[in-house]
Parts: sequence; structure tokens; C-alpha cells
Amino acid sequence: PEQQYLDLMRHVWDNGDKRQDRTGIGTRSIFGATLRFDLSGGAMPLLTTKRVYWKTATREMLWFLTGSTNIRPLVLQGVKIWNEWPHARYVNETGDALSLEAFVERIAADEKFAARWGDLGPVYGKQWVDWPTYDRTQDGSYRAGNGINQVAQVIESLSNNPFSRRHIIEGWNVAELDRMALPPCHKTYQFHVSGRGKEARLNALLYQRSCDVALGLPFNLWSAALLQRMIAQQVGLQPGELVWNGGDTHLYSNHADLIETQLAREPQGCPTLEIVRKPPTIFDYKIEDFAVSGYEPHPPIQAAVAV
Ligand code: THF
Repeated sequence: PEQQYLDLMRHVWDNGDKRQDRTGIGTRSIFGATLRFDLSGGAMPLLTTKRVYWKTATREMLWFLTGSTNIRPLVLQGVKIWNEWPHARYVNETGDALSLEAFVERIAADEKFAARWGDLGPVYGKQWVDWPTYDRTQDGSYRAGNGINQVAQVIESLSNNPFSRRHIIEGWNVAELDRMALPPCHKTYQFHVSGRGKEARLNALLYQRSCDVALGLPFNLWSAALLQRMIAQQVGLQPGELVWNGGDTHLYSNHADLIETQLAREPQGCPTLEIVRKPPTIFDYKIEDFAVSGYEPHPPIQAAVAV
């Protein structure tokens, strides 16, 4: 299964279109790609050709499910993957040349500062569990309605109407894109039930509009499979297939060392995930609930994230 990822990386690097991108770094890019993973028996799309920090990605997923969009809870757990964006905004808007490290320390130490500068806007967590609604009033104006918890609704619909074709979690809230630090990359998740009775399986499809194959995709694959596994457990289905669809699928030109190193390595088996307890709801998972076995990856490969 991992070979699909390596083949995609090779293909994008050798044949991708060289283009300038928003970050100014430059990418090689293809448009449209598909990967498929069978999660039966607990198998996970966890890459072994470099160490992937699956606990970091898991903490991020649990943070999405809390509805939070502030980096502070991540920072307090030592998760650094969202720090660059609020830092860049802070430096831009205040002109204060505070280093990334000092900024992050202040986010951890100072709750008020974090509330002011640590927020990413209405990104994933907000849209997933509290998508805003508007009620039209008598005089034709609008007032805020109750938010929609899409994750809870998908659990409901999978339980009550498993064969529906509408089990969707959507991050792309058109009206709020301009307030997001970054519009969602992994923007649409669709779930699907195949088979019946004890054999019934939960499949998932992720559509990702923009994909950083070297740094983001290893996280995105793990996280999608993790969400699929948690939902499957909650609704009593076996894990089925994960289908990943990429739109602009690219490699940053400054990731050459990572790419050549990783492509020279051999995959090391198929890691599995056990969820050691069944929490009462999808919102009650803790990091301790997840145990990975058979993970003996090659060493990590350091690379800078494009902001
Ligand atoms: N922007 C870009 N350019 N690439 C991305 O992958 C990306 N994301 C999120 C939002 N914007 C993005 C942020 N997610 C890492 C991993 C995921 C990220 C951001 C950064 C990263 O640096 N990973 C390193 C270190 C991990 C660690 O320190 O724990 C790694 O080696 O994997 C993708 O959705």
C-alpha cells in the first residue's frame, strides 16, 4: 500500500508542472490523483519510509473534534504544526519582529495574548462541529441561528440510514473563507456503507483540493483513516476502504532532499491501529485510546513547511 504514495511522489517530482504558488517557494504539481487503502484488520496508511508523528496528527484530529480553532491547546501539548500561520499574522499586523519560538512561548504563557493572536479563524474545527446558520427575521434581516454539528449528524445518519449517499462533512464554508488563516485543504469527507450485517464496512473518501505531498499528505492520510476508524467504532461497522482524491497535488521545490532520501528507502511492513476503549461519543476520545503496533519506520526527515 505504501508504494502508491512513493509512486505518486516520484510521479509528481519527475513529471509535475513547475509553477509558482501562493507561498513563493515554487512547486511541481499535477492535477488529480487517487490513492486507495484497505483498512481491514486494523491496517493504517501510516508511512514507514520516514517516521510520521502519528500522535501529533491524532492530537490535531482530537482538537478539530473539540471545535477549537486556537493553536493554544495544541501548543500546550507540544504540537507545533499550526504555529507558523498565527506567527506570520502577528508579525505582519504588529510589526513586532518576535521570533517564532518567543511567540509560541507567549501563546503558552499568556491566555489573553493567545485569545488575541492564536486563533486561525473559522477553520476545520468550527465548520465541522458548529457550522453557522442564519435565520431570516420578519423585517428581512438575518440573525444567527444554532450551529450545525456535522460530525454528530453523520454519526446519526450512518446509524439511522446507513445506505444514504449524503454522509458528508464539509469544511469549505464559502461565506467564511476570507476569515480563515488558510482555507481548508482536506475539505470534504464522504462516508459510505458497503455489505450487510456483521460484514458491513465503513468506507471513506477524502477530497483534498491542495496537497503538500511531502509534509502534509502523510498526516492527512493518517488523520482521515483515524476519523474513519473512530466513526466506524461509534456506529458498529468494520473499517473498509479509504479513498484519497487530490486536486492540486504538489511537491515544494525546497523538499528535494527529503524526496530523494525517502524514495531511496524500502517500506517496512504494515502498521496497525487498535482503539483500546469505546468512548461514549465521537467527542470523548483521548490520546491514550490509540495504540499502534508493527511500526518500525525509517528515521524522520526534517523539512520546512511553506507558509
Ligand atoms: N501548508 C503546507 N505548505 N503544507 C502542509 O502540509 C500544510 N498542512 C496544514 C496546513 N497548511 C499546510 C498544516 N499541517 C507539518 C505537518 C502538518 C502540517 C504542518 C506542518 C510538519 O512540519 N511536519 C513535520 C514535523 C512534525 C512535527 O514536528 O511534529 C514532519 O516531519 O512531518 C497540511 O494539512
